[in-house]
Amino acid sequence: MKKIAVVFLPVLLLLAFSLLSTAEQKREEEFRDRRLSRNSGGPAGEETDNPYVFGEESFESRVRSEHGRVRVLKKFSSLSPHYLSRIENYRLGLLEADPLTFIMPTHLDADSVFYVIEGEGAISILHEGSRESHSLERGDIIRVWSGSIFYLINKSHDRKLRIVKLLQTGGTNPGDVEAFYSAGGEEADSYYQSFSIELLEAALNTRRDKLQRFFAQHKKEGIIKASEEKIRAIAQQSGKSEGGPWPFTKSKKPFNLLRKRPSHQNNRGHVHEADSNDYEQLKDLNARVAHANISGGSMVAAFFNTRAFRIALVEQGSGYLEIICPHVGRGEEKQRERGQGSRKYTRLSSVLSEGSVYVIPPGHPASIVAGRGKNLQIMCFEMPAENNELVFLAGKNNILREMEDAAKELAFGVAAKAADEVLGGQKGEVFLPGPEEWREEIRGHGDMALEYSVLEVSAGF
Ligand SMILES: *[C@@H]1O[C@H](CO)[C@@H](O)[C@H](O)[C@H]1NC(C)=O
Ligand SMILES: CC(=O)N[C@H]1CO[C@H](CO)[C@@H](O)[C@@H]1O
Repeated sequence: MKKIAVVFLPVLLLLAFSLLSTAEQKREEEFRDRRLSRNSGGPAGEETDNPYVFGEESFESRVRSEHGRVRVLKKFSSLSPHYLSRIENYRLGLLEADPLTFIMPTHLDADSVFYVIEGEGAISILHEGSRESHSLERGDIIRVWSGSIFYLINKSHDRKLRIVKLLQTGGTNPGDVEAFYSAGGEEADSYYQSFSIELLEAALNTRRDKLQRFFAQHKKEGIIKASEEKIRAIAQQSGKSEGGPWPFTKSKKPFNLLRKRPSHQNNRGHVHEADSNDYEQLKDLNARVAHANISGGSMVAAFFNTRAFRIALVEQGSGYLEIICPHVGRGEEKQRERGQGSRKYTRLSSVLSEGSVYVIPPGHPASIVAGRGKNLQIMCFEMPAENNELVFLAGKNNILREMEDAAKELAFGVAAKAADEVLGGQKGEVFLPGPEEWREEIRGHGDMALEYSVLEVSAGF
């Protein structure tokens, strides 16, 4: 045996190296394809349309003014009827306003939580008979109730105010959300003006001509430019009414996510997470808010959420996402044929760029890779938050490492030690070198390169 090994070793090595180079070439091509095309199936999946990733075209415009805009992601039940109907009650909204602007008072027929992506502003909320005003800055989370009238300002001279909202609809139809303008909104009258004039005269105890003059002054825009004095006057009030005039109302001031200690952090990224333990106002929404900052060229170890849907928005940077899905690609005919063929998962792979939205359903393994260069910054909402757990499938905290040796041997068909070498091969945790950087690191290590080639051979590449 030994002799044969000695004779064949050079041949084997040669073979291993040639296989390595073709495998690597293939990988490089795949990687490039993945980065270039928006969706790519690859060998594991044939589906090219990713029902979990949404771009600019998936938003509908609600306010489009000279000084800003409000957009809402279309209903999940219409964007992805076969896969995301269960979260049709949730909508994702985005508000962007220019420096020194006033965002008209409105109320929504939906409960919401706002997260400030960028800028400096203030929000006033008319709630339970009084007004609360709070300054807002990057990382702030604030709850706005269904029916609370709110308005916002941007205090900054030079930066946009960008806010993302998770809306939990409770209005007339599942997923519908409407804004009700108190003083005239987007190309529309206010709701006051929609009442009959006779009723309004009596209700406001004001004569018709005076009412008409009053309403004629209203701007028909959702977001308007405001003078510095006016902005200053409103800004000065913010933070003053904390705690509220009522002895029993709790302070609803915002919670800053980014000032909380990161729940995971290393030189490749960090993540901040907040739930109702940090900010009680998230309790009834049963939601969690998180922000991940992944350094360029790094990745998030494969993971899944046990119960929660994760709705995420790419704030900055680019990269790609892989979601492993058992549903997509199983068309109706395939559904009928099921049971005959082997079980197959589809790998849904999509390029992410600033403004991309994606959803990861519970149980679905996924991973995110940051493009080289800029950090990939992602904010996400997760719901239901209660009893949800984030499970990692790679890295030091790979859950599968917890299996007994005997179970590993039975499950993977190799010796426990060999299973441990693979399952526990990655010593990093949560944020890891991405595929490109990993390969470069490997190349820089002579012995590691050999190990890699042997693995390739035994994996039958
Ligand atoms: C993300 O990390 C980059 C680089 O460390 C930093 O400049 C940026 O401010 C971070 N973003 C947030 C929101 O913390
Ligand atoms: C932080 C802050 O308040 N920034 C600006 C907000 O807007 C006012 C009015 O224009 C400025 O004076 C502040 O510098």
